Amino acid sequence: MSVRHYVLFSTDGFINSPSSSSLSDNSTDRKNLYVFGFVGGLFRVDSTIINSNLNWQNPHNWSDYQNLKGTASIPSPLIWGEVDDDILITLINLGMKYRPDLRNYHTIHIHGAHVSTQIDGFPETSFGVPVWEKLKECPPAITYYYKPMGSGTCMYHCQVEASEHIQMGMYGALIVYPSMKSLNEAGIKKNKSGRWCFNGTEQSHIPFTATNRNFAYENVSTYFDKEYTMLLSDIDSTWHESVFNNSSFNAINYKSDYWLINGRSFPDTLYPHPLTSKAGEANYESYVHVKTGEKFLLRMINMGYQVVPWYVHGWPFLVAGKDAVLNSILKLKSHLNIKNTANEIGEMGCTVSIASGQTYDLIISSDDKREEYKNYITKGFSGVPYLYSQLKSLSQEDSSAIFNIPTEPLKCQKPTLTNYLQIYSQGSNDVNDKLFPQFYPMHNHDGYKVTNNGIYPGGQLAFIQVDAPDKLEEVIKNKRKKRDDYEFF
Ligand SMILES: [Cu+2]
Repeated sequence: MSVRHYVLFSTDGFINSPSSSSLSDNSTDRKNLYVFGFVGGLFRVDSTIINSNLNWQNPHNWSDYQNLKGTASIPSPLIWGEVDDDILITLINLGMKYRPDLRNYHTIHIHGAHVSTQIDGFPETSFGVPVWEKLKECPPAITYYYKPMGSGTCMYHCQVEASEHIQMGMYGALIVYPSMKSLNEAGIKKNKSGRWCFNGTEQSHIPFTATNRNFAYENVSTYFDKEYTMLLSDIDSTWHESVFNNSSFNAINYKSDYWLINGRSFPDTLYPHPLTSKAGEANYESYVHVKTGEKFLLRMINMGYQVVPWYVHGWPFLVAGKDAVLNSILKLKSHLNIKNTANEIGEMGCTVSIASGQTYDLIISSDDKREEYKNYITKGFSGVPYLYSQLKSLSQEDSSAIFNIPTEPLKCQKPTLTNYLQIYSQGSNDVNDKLFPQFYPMHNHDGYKVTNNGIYPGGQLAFIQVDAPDKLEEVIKNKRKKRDDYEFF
Protein backbone atom coordinates (compact mmCIF):
# COMPACT_ATOMS: atom_id res chain seq x y z
CA MET A 1 0.00 0.00 0.00
CA SER A 2 1.57 3.26 -1.13
CA VAL A 3 0.78 6.90 -1.55
CA ARG A 4 1.21 7.75 -5.22
CA HIS A 5 1.10 11.49 -5.69
CA TYR A 6 0.78 12.98 -9.17
CA VAL A 7 0.94 16.70 -9.99
CA LEU A 8 -0.81 17.92 -13.14
CA PHE A 9 -0.89 21.34 -14.78
CA SER A 10 -3.67 22.32 -17.16
CA THR A 11 -2.77 24.31 -20.26
CA ASP A 12 -3.00 24.27 -24.06
CA GLY A 13 -0.75 23.13 -26.90
CA PHE A 14 -0.74 21.34 -30.22
CA ILE A 15 -0.61 17.84 -31.56
CA ASN A 16 0.92 17.28 -34.96
CA SER A 17 -1.19 14.72 -36.74
CA PRO A 18 -0.66 12.90 -40.02
CA SER A 19 -3.08 14.19 -42.61
CA SER A 20 -2.25 11.47 -45.13
CA SER A 21 -1.08 7.86 -44.95
CA SER A 22 2.53 8.87 -45.61
CA LEU A 23 5.37 7.83 -43.30
CA SER A 24 7.22 11.02 -44.19
CA ASP A 25 7.75 13.97 -41.85
CA ASN A 26 6.90 16.31 -44.67
CA SER A 27 4.84 19.13 -43.21
CA THR A 28 2.43 19.03 -46.14
CA ASP A 29 1.42 15.56 -44.93
CA ARG A 30 0.78 16.74 -41.40
CA LYS A 31 -1.55 19.08 -39.58
CA ASN A 32 -1.26 20.97 -36.29
CA LEU A 33 -4.33 20.63 -34.12
CA TYR A 34 -4.86 23.00 -31.21
CA VAL A 35 -5.57 21.10 -27.98
CA PHE A 36 -6.01 21.49 -24.22
CA GLY A 37 -4.56 19.01 -21.78
CA PHE A 38 -2.68 18.23 -18.61
CA VAL A 39 1.10 17.97 -18.28
CA GLY A 40 3.16 16.85 -15.30
CA GLY A 41 3.42 13.38 -13.80
CA LEU A 42 4.43 11.39 -10.76
CA PHE A 43 5.76 13.63 -7.99
CA ARG A 44 6.33 11.16 -5.15
CA VAL A 45 5.70 7.63 -3.93
CA ASP A 46 5.27 7.66 -0.16
CA SER A 47 8.07 9.92 1.05
CA THR A 48 10.35 9.20 -1.92
CA ILE A 49 10.44 12.16 -4.26
CA ILE A 50 10.35 10.95 -7.87
CA ASN A 51 10.45 14.37 -9.52
CA SER A 52 11.32 17.32 -7.31
CA ASN A 53 10.41 19.76 -10.10
CA LEU A 54 6.80 18.86 -9.42
CA ASN A 55 6.94 20.18 -5.87
CA TRP A 56 4.65 23.13 -6.49
CA GLN A 57 5.17 24.44 -2.95
CA ASN A 58 8.84 25.14 -3.66
CA PRO A 59 9.14 28.75 -4.97
CA HIS A 60 12.27 27.78 -6.95
CA ASN A 61 10.08 25.73 -9.27
CA TRP A 62 7.51 28.42 -10.02
CA SER A 63 9.26 30.16 -12.90
CA ASP A 64 9.71 26.81 -14.70
CA TYR A 65 5.98 26.18 -14.56
CA GLN A 66 5.43 29.16 -16.83
CA ASN A 67 7.46 27.29 -19.47
CA LEU A 68 4.93 24.47 -19.35
CA LYS A 69 2.28 26.76 -20.78
CA GLY A 70 1.50 25.72 -24.35
CA THR A 71 3.06 22.24 -24.00
CA ALA A 72 -0.11 20.16 -23.62
CA SER A 73 -0.65 17.22 -25.93
CA ILE A 74 -3.01 14.24 -26.13
CA PRO A 75 -3.27 12.19 -24.04
CA SER A 76 -2.48 13.53 -20.58
CA PRO A 77 -0.02 11.58 -18.39
CA LEU A 78 -0.88 7.99 -17.58
CA ILE A 79 -1.70 7.51 -13.90
CA TRP A 80 -1.49 4.16 -12.18
CA GLY A 81 -1.71 2.62 -8.75
CA GLU A 82 -2.70 -0.55 -6.95
CA VAL A 83 -5.79 -1.50 -5.01
CA ASP A 84 -5.66 0.18 -1.58
CA ASP A 85 -3.02 2.70 -2.64
CA ASP A 86 -3.77 6.34 -1.97
CA ILE A 87 -3.83 8.07 -5.34
CA LEU A 88 -3.38 11.82 -5.06
CA ILE A 89 -3.65 14.18 -8.02
CA THR A 90 -2.79 17.81 -7.42
CA LEU A 91 -4.16 20.13 -10.09
CA ILE A 92 -2.69 23.53 -10.94
CA ASN A 93 -4.29 25.69 -13.61
CA LEU A 94 -1.61 27.47 -15.66
CA GLY A 95 -4.00 29.11 -18.10
CA MET A 96 -3.60 29.04 -21.87
CA LYS A 97 -0.59 30.25 -23.83
CA TYR A 98 -2.39 30.73 -27.13
CA ARG A 99 -5.71 31.86 -25.70
CA PRO A 100 -4.65 33.88 -22.63
CA ASP A 101 -8.10 35.42 -22.56
CA LEU A 102 -9.55 32.01 -21.57
CA ARG A 103 -9.72 32.01 -17.78
CA ASN A 104 -11.70 28.79 -17.43
CA TYR A 105 -11.61 26.67 -14.33
CA HIS A 106 -10.54 23.04 -14.73
CA THR A 107 -11.09 19.91 -12.69
CA ILE A 108 -10.14 16.24 -12.56
CA HIS A 109 -12.94 13.74 -12.79
CA ILE A 110 -11.83 10.16 -12.24
CA HIS A 111 -14.18 8.27 -14.48
CA GLY A 112 -15.17 4.96 -12.95
CA ALA A 113 -13.98 5.76 -9.43
CA HIS A 114 -16.36 5.81 -6.53
CA VAL A 115 -15.67 9.05 -4.70
CA SER A 116 -17.89 11.57 -2.98
CA THR A 117 -19.54 14.07 -5.32
CA GLN A 118 -17.80 16.96 -3.57
CA ILE A 119 -14.47 15.84 -5.03
CA ASP A 120 -15.39 14.05 -8.23
CA GLY A 121 -14.58 16.99 -10.48
CA PHE A 122 -18.12 17.77 -11.59
CA PRO A 123 -17.93 21.54 -11.06
CA GLU A 124 -21.68 22.09 -10.85
CA THR A 125 -21.73 20.05 -7.64
CA SER A 126 -18.36 21.06 -6.27
CA PHE A 127 -15.64 23.46 -7.44
CA GLY A 128 -13.17 24.37 -10.17
CA VAL A 129 -9.49 25.21 -9.96
CA PRO A 130 -8.84 28.83 -10.99
CA VAL A 131 -5.99 30.10 -13.15
CA TRP A 132 -2.79 30.87 -11.26
CA GLU A 133 -2.72 34.68 -11.43
CA LYS A 134 -0.41 35.82 -8.65
CA LEU A 135 2.79 34.34 -9.98
CA LYS A 136 4.86 35.43 -6.99
CA GLU A 137 2.65 33.40 -4.68
CA CYS A 138 2.11 29.67 -4.43
CA PRO A 139 -0.29 28.55 -7.17
CA PRO A 140 -3.81 27.73 -6.08
CA ALA A 141 -3.93 23.94 -6.07
CA ILE A 142 -6.45 21.29 -5.21
CA THR A 143 -5.42 17.72 -4.45
CA TYR A 144 -7.94 15.14 -5.56
CA TYR A 145 -7.56 11.86 -3.73
CA TYR A 146 -9.07 8.47 -3.72
CA LYS A 147 -8.41 4.95 -2.64
CA PRO A 148 -9.21 2.50 -5.44
CA MET A 149 -11.25 -0.34 -4.08
CA GLY A 150 -11.08 -2.42 -7.22
CA SER A 151 -8.68 -3.06 -10.09
CA GLY A 152 -9.29 -2.27 -13.75
CA THR A 153 -8.97 0.33 -16.49
CA CYS A 154 -10.33 3.82 -15.88
CA MET A 155 -9.63 7.29 -17.22
CA TYR A 156 -9.65 10.84 -15.94
CA HIS A 157 -10.76 14.02 -17.61
CA CYS A 158 -11.67 17.61 -16.96
CA GLN A 159 -15.39 18.03 -16.35
CA VAL A 160 -15.64 21.81 -16.78
CA GLU A 161 -17.72 22.62 -19.84
CA ALA A 162 -17.15 18.99 -20.58
CA SER A 163 -18.38 19.07 -24.17
CA GLU A 164 -15.55 21.41 -25.10
CA HIS A 165 -12.77 20.54 -22.66
CA ILE A 166 -12.95 16.81 -23.36
CA GLN A 167 -13.10 17.36 -27.08
CA MET A 168 -10.07 19.63 -26.76
CA GLY A 169 -8.11 16.77 -25.21
CA MET A 170 -8.18 17.01 -21.42
CA TYR A 171 -8.02 13.28 -20.63
CA GLY A 172 -5.65 10.48 -19.75
CA ALA A 173 -5.68 6.80 -18.77
CA LEU A 174 -5.83 5.65 -15.17
CA ILE A 175 -4.93 2.06 -14.38
CA VAL A 176 -5.48 0.21 -11.11
CA TYR A 177 -3.63 -3.08 -10.61
CA PRO A 178 -4.54 -5.70 -8.06
CA SER A 179 -2.29 -5.59 -4.99
CA MET A 180 -0.59 -8.71 -3.60
CA LYS A 181 -3.05 -8.48 -0.74
CA SER A 182 -6.12 -8.27 -2.97
CA LEU A 183 -4.81 -11.19 -5.06
CA ASN A 184 -4.18 -13.25 -1.93
CA GLU A 185 -7.69 -12.55 -0.71
CA ALA A 186 -8.97 -13.93 -4.02
CA GLY A 187 -6.96 -17.15 -3.54
CA ILE A 188 -4.11 -16.17 -5.89
CA LYS A 189 -0.76 -16.67 -4.14
CA LYS A 190 2.83 -17.62 -4.73
CA ASN A 191 3.96 -20.85 -3.08
CA LYS A 192 7.35 -21.51 -1.48
CA SER A 193 8.96 -22.38 -4.82
CA GLY A 194 7.80 -19.09 -6.24
CA ARG A 195 5.11 -20.56 -8.42
CA TRP A 196 1.72 -18.89 -8.75
CA CYS A 197 -1.22 -20.88 -7.38
CA PHE A 198 -4.95 -20.45 -7.34
CA ASN A 199 -6.73 -22.04 -4.38
CA GLY A 200 -3.63 -24.17 -3.88
CA THR A 201 -3.40 -25.40 -7.49
CA GLU A 202 -0.21 -24.48 -9.34
CA GLN A 203 -0.70 -22.34 -12.43
CA SER A 204 2.07 -23.61 -14.68
CA HIS A 205 1.28 -21.09 -17.45
CA ILE A 206 2.13 -18.17 -15.16
CA PRO A 207 5.91 -17.62 -14.96
CA PHE A 208 7.52 -17.22 -11.58
CA THR A 209 8.67 -13.74 -12.63
CA ALA A 210 5.08 -12.50 -12.81
CA THR A 211 4.05 -9.89 -10.25
CA ASN A 212 0.69 -8.58 -9.11
CA ARG A 213 0.93 -6.14 -12.02
CA ASN A 214 0.58 -9.06 -14.45
CA PHE A 215 -3.08 -9.48 -13.52
CA ALA A 216 -5.87 -7.29 -14.84
CA TYR A 217 -8.15 -8.28 -11.97
CA GLU A 218 -8.13 -10.49 -8.89
CA ASN A 219 -8.82 -13.44 -11.13
CA VAL A 220 -6.40 -16.05 -12.37
CA SER A 221 -7.79 -15.98 -15.93
CA THR A 222 -6.79 -12.33 -16.23
CA TYR A 223 -3.05 -13.02 -16.13
CA PHE A 224 -1.09 -11.33 -18.96
CA ASP A 225 2.55 -11.06 -20.02
CA LYS A 226 2.32 -7.62 -21.64
CA GLU A 227 -0.17 -4.78 -21.59
CA TYR A 228 -1.09 -2.02 -24.00
CA THR A 229 -3.30 0.96 -23.28
CA MET A 230 -5.40 2.05 -26.25
CA LEU A 231 -7.02 5.38 -25.41
CA LEU A 232 -9.33 6.15 -28.33
CA SER A 233 -10.64 9.60 -29.19
CA ASP A 234 -12.02 11.54 -32.11
CA ILE A 235 -11.48 15.13 -33.18
CA ASP A 236 -13.47 17.66 -35.16
CA SER A 237 -10.68 19.88 -36.47
CA THR A 238 -13.17 22.66 -37.25
CA TRP A 239 -14.10 22.85 -33.57
CA HIS A 240 -10.43 22.95 -32.53
CA GLU A 241 -9.73 25.71 -35.04
CA SER A 242 -12.66 27.75 -33.84
CA VAL A 243 -11.42 27.52 -30.22
CA PHE A 244 -7.99 28.63 -31.41
CA ASN A 245 -9.47 31.51 -33.42
CA ASN A 246 -12.03 32.42 -30.77
CA SER A 247 -14.89 31.97 -33.20
CA SER A 248 -18.15 30.32 -32.26
CA PHE A 249 -18.89 26.64 -32.74
CA ASN A 250 -22.13 24.89 -31.90
CA ALA A 251 -21.36 21.50 -30.37
CA ILE A 252 -24.36 19.92 -32.06
CA ASN A 253 -22.56 20.37 -35.38
CA TYR A 254 -19.89 17.95 -34.23
CA LYS A 255 -18.41 15.97 -37.10
CA SER A 256 -15.15 14.20 -36.45
CA ASP A 257 -12.41 14.08 -39.08
CA TYR A 258 -9.42 12.72 -37.07
CA TRP A 259 -9.43 9.49 -35.08
CA LEU A 260 -6.70 8.86 -32.55
CA ILE A 261 -5.14 6.05 -30.52
CA ASN A 262 -3.25 7.54 -27.58
CA GLY A 263 -3.32 10.91 -29.32
CA ARG A 264 -1.96 9.64 -32.63
CA SER A 265 -3.32 8.41 -35.95
CA PHE A 266 -1.83 5.71 -38.15
CA PRO A 267 0.96 5.64 -39.31
CA ASP A 268 2.21 7.45 -36.18
CA THR A 269 0.77 4.54 -34.16
CA LEU A 270 3.77 2.54 -35.40
CA TYR A 271 6.33 4.80 -33.74
CA PRO A 272 7.53 4.91 -30.15
CA HIS A 273 5.23 7.10 -28.07
CA PRO A 274 6.75 10.42 -26.98
CA LEU A 275 5.29 10.14 -23.46
CA THR A 276 6.99 6.81 -22.67
CA SER A 277 9.73 7.57 -20.19
CA LYS A 278 10.37 4.42 -18.24
CA ALA A 279 10.64 0.96 -19.74
CA GLY A 280 8.52 -1.71 -18.14
CA GLU A 281 5.86 0.62 -16.78
CA ALA A 282 2.39 1.14 -18.17
CA ASN A 283 2.61 3.50 -21.13
CA TYR A 284 0.88 4.65 -24.30
CA GLU A 285 2.77 2.52 -26.86
CA SER A 286 0.32 1.33 -29.50
CA TYR A 287 2.52 -1.03 -31.53
CA VAL A 288 1.88 -4.43 -29.98
CA HIS A 289 4.98 -6.61 -30.24
CA VAL A 290 4.82 -10.05 -28.63
CA LYS A 291 6.26 -13.53 -28.95
CA THR A 292 4.17 -16.56 -29.82
CA GLY A 293 2.78 -17.96 -26.61
CA GLU A 294 2.52 -14.64 -24.80
CA LYS A 295 -0.72 -13.26 -23.46
CA PHE A 296 -1.30 -9.57 -23.87
CA LEU A 297 -3.86 -7.22 -22.42
CA LEU A 298 -5.47 -4.44 -24.44
CA ARG A 299 -6.83 -1.74 -22.15
CA MET A 300 -9.37 -0.14 -24.45
CA ILE A 301 -10.68 3.27 -23.40
CA ASN A 302 -13.03 5.41 -25.46
CA MET A 303 -12.87 9.15 -24.76
CA GLY A 304 -14.29 10.07 -28.17
CA TYR A 305 -17.85 11.15 -28.88
CA GLN A 306 -18.65 8.20 -31.11
CA VAL A 307 -19.01 4.48 -30.48
CA VAL A 308 -15.96 2.53 -31.65
CA PRO A 309 -16.46 -0.98 -33.06
CA TRP A 310 -12.95 -2.25 -32.30
CA TYR A 311 -11.93 -5.21 -34.41
CA VAL A 312 -8.84 -7.38 -33.96
CA HIS A 313 -7.70 -9.52 -36.89
CA GLY A 314 -6.60 -13.09 -36.39
CA TRP A 315 -7.02 -13.59 -32.66
CA PRO A 316 -10.17 -13.95 -30.61
CA PHE A 317 -10.03 -11.95 -27.40
CA LEU A 318 -11.27 -12.77 -23.93
CA VAL A 319 -13.33 -10.00 -22.38
CA ALA A 320 -11.64 -9.85 -18.99
CA GLY A 321 -13.57 -6.86 -17.78
CA LYS A 322 -15.54 -3.77 -18.66
CA ASP A 323 -15.64 -0.41 -16.91
CA ALA A 324 -13.18 -1.67 -14.30
CA VAL A 325 -15.43 -4.58 -13.35
CA LEU A 326 -14.37 -8.20 -13.74
CA ASN A 327 -16.36 -10.12 -16.36
CA SER A 328 -19.13 -12.01 -14.61
CA ILE A 329 -18.37 -15.33 -16.37
CA LEU A 330 -14.79 -15.21 -15.08
CA LYS A 331 -16.09 -14.31 -11.66
CA LEU A 332 -18.39 -17.31 -11.68
CA LYS A 333 -15.66 -19.57 -13.05
CA SER A 334 -13.39 -18.68 -10.19
CA HIS A 335 -16.21 -18.87 -7.65
CA LEU A 336 -16.97 -22.42 -8.79
CA ASN A 337 -13.23 -23.15 -8.86
CA ILE A 338 -13.36 -24.45 -12.42
CA LYS A 339 -9.78 -25.47 -13.05
CA ASN A 340 -9.15 -24.80 -16.69
CA THR A 341 -6.42 -22.39 -17.59
CA ALA A 342 -7.48 -21.97 -21.20
CA ASN A 343 -10.19 -19.67 -22.36
CA GLU A 344 -12.88 -22.25 -23.02
CA ILE A 345 -15.06 -20.60 -20.44
CA GLY A 346 -15.26 -16.88 -20.95
CA GLU A 347 -16.77 -14.21 -23.12
CA MET A 348 -14.87 -14.33 -26.39
CA GLY A 349 -15.10 -12.16 -29.51
CA CYS A 350 -13.27 -10.42 -32.30
CA THR A 351 -15.16 -7.09 -32.30
CA VAL A 352 -16.29 -5.04 -29.34
CA SER A 353 -18.42 -1.88 -29.42
CA ILE A 354 -16.90 0.64 -27.05
CA ALA A 355 -19.17 3.55 -26.23
CA SER A 356 -17.91 6.93 -25.13
CA GLY A 357 -16.77 6.68 -21.52
CA GLN A 358 -16.49 2.89 -21.59
CA THR A 359 -13.42 0.80 -20.99
CA TYR A 360 -12.82 -2.82 -21.95
CA ASP A 361 -10.03 -5.14 -20.88
CA LEU A 362 -9.33 -7.63 -23.64
CA ILE A 363 -6.82 -10.46 -23.28
CA ILE A 364 -5.36 -12.21 -26.28
CA SER A 365 -3.33 -15.42 -26.09
CA SER A 366 -1.02 -15.54 -29.07
CA ASP A 367 -1.13 -19.32 -29.07
CA ASP A 368 1.25 -21.38 -31.13
CA LYS A 369 -0.57 -21.90 -34.41
CA ARG A 370 2.35 -23.12 -36.48
CA GLU A 371 0.77 -26.41 -37.44
CA GLU A 372 -2.42 -24.67 -38.53
CA TYR A 373 -0.63 -21.89 -40.38
CA LYS A 374 1.62 -24.26 -42.26
CA ASN A 375 -1.47 -25.36 -44.16
CA TYR A 376 -1.89 -21.83 -45.43
CA ILE A 377 1.68 -20.79 -45.89
CA THR A 378 3.89 -23.70 -46.80
CA LYS A 379 1.62 -26.63 -47.64
CA GLY A 380 -1.66 -25.53 -49.16
CA PHE A 381 -4.74 -27.71 -48.99
CA SER A 382 -7.72 -28.87 -51.09
CA GLY A 383 -5.53 -28.81 -54.15
CA VAL A 384 -4.62 -25.11 -53.76
CA PRO A 385 -0.89 -24.50 -54.14
CA TYR A 386 0.88 -23.08 -51.11
CA LEU A 387 0.82 -19.33 -50.71
CA TYR A 388 4.43 -18.59 -51.57
CA SER A 389 4.08 -20.03 -55.05
CA GLN A 390 0.86 -18.12 -55.61
CA LEU A 391 2.43 -14.85 -54.48
CA LYS A 392 5.43 -15.43 -56.69
CA SER A 393 3.34 -15.67 -59.82
CA LEU A 394 1.26 -12.70 -58.66
CA SER A 395 4.37 -10.55 -58.27
CA GLN A 396 5.51 -11.49 -61.77
CA GLU A 397 2.22 -10.06 -62.98
CA ASP A 398 2.38 -6.95 -60.78
CA SER A 399 5.26 -6.59 -58.31
CA SER A 400 3.54 -3.84 -56.32
CA ALA A 401 0.64 -6.17 -55.59
CA ILE A 402 2.69 -7.58 -52.69
CA PHE A 403 2.32 -4.87 -50.06
CA ASN A 404 5.04 -3.69 -47.75
CA ILE A 405 4.58 -4.06 -44.02
CA PRO A 406 6.43 -1.99 -41.44
CA THR A 407 8.39 -4.34 -39.22
CA GLU A 408 9.80 -3.77 -35.75
CA PRO A 409 9.38 0.00 -35.87
CA LEU A 410 10.08 0.36 -32.18
CA LYS A 411 13.70 -0.55 -32.81
CA CYS A 412 14.15 1.83 -35.72
CA GLN A 413 14.06 5.51 -36.38
CA LYS A 414 11.95 4.64 -39.36
CA PRO A 415 10.09 1.37 -39.76
CA THR A 416 11.82 -1.17 -41.96
CA LEU A 417 9.48 -2.26 -44.68
CA THR A 418 9.17 -5.88 -45.67
CA ASN A 419 6.67 -8.06 -47.47
CA TYR A 420 5.73 -11.70 -47.39
CA LEU A 421 7.77 -12.62 -50.46
CA GLN A 422 10.83 -11.29 -48.68
CA ILE A 423 9.95 -13.20 -45.54
CA TYR A 424 9.42 -16.43 -47.50
CA SER A 425 12.65 -15.93 -49.41
CA GLN A 426 14.70 -15.94 -46.22
CA GLY A 427 17.68 -18.20 -46.64
CA SER A 428 16.84 -20.58 -43.85
CA ASN A 429 15.21 -23.88 -44.63
CA ASP A 430 13.46 -23.78 -41.29
CA VAL A 431 9.81 -23.46 -42.14
CA ASN A 432 9.25 -21.50 -38.90
CA ASP A 433 11.29 -18.64 -40.29
CA LYS A 434 8.81 -18.33 -43.10
CA LEU A 435 5.86 -18.19 -40.74
CA PHE A 436 7.11 -15.33 -38.60
CA PRO A 437 6.60 -12.59 -37.89
CA GLN A 438 2.84 -12.48 -38.27
CA PHE A 439 1.24 -9.03 -38.50
CA TYR A 440 -2.32 -8.54 -37.35
CA PRO A 441 -4.11 -5.24 -37.80
CA MET A 442 -6.62 -3.96 -35.26
CA HIS A 443 -8.78 -0.98 -36.00
CA ASN A 444 -12.02 0.92 -35.80
CA HIS A 445 -14.38 -1.02 -38.06
CA ASP A 446 -16.16 2.15 -39.17
CA GLY A 447 -13.94 2.12 -42.24
CA TYR A 448 -13.92 5.87 -42.83
CA LYS A 449 -12.40 6.34 -39.38
CA VAL A 450 -9.31 4.54 -40.63
CA THR A 451 -8.40 7.68 -42.59
CA ASN A 452 -6.53 10.92 -42.08
CA ASN A 453 -8.15 13.87 -43.77
CA GLY A 454 -10.13 11.30 -45.76
CA ILE A 455 -7.00 9.46 -46.93
CA TYR A 456 -6.79 5.70 -46.23
CA PRO A 457 -5.07 4.15 -44.32
CA GLY A 458 -4.84 6.33 -41.23
CA GLY A 459 -6.87 7.06 -38.13
CA GLN A 460 -7.56 4.36 -35.58
CA LEU A 461 -5.36 1.58 -36.94
CA ALA A 462 -2.58 -0.23 -35.10
CA PHE A 463 -0.55 -3.38 -35.59
CA ILE A 464 0.19 -6.50 -33.61
CA GLN A 465 3.49 -8.17 -34.46
CA VAL A 466 3.81 -11.76 -33.29
CA ASP A 467 7.30 -13.24 -33.45
CA ALA A 468 8.37 -16.86 -33.33
CA PRO A 469 8.40 -18.44 -29.91
CA ASP A 470 11.69 -17.88 -28.21
CA LYS A 471 13.73 -20.99 -28.91
CA LEU A 472 15.60 -20.67 -25.66
CA GLU A 473 12.31 -20.41 -23.87
CA GLU A 474 11.27 -23.67 -25.49
CA VAL A 475 14.40 -25.39 -24.32
CA ILE A 476 13.82 -24.12 -20.81
CA LYS A 477 10.22 -25.21 -20.95
CA ASN A 478 11.17 -28.72 -22.01
CA LYS A 479 13.72 -28.98 -19.26
CA ARG A 480 11.14 -27.67 -16.85
CA LYS A 481 8.71 -30.36 -17.92
CA LYS A 482 11.32 -33.02 -17.30
CA ARG A 483 12.59 -31.76 -14.01
CA ASP A 484 9.81 -29.60 -12.73
CA ASP A 485 12.49 -27.91 -10.70
CA TYR A 486 12.45 -24.16 -10.23
CA GLU A 487 15.95 -24.05 -8.81
CA PHE A 488 16.97 -24.47 -12.42
CA PHE A 489 16.53 -20.70 -12.71
CU1 LIG B 1 -11.25 22.00 -18.30
